[in-house]
Amino acid sequence: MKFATFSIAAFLLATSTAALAVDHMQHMSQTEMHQTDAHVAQTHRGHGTVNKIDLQHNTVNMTHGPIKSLGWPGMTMDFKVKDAAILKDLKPGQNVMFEVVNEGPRRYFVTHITPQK
Ligand SMILES: [Cu+2]
Repeated sequence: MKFATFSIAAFLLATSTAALAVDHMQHMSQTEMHQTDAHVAQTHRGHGTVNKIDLQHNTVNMTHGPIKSLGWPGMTMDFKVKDAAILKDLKPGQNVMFEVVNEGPRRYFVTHITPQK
C-alpha cells in the first residue's frame, strides 16, 4: 500500500510537471506565432511622390509623408517591391498612395502603388 501511495504521488508529480512544461511550450509558441502574425499581416499605408524607378533592382525611390502605423516620419527613401509589374506605369513626379508590408526587422516591401490625382 505504501508503495502504491508513493507511486501515485510520483505519478501526479510527474504529470503535473509535464503539464507545466507543455503549458509553457504552448504559451511560447503562441507568443511566437503572434509576433510572426504581426509581421506577416500588417499592411501600412502612405502617401508620397515618386522620384526614381529602378526596374533592375525592383526599387522605387519616394518622398513620403509620415506613416504613423510604422512610427516613421516623412522622408525620402528607396522601397523594395515584390512585383516589379507595379512599377512599370509609374513616372517620376507622380503623387501616389502606396501600401507597404513589414515582414520582419528591416524587411519592408511595397505591394501596391496607386497614382493619385
Ligand atoms: Cu521612409
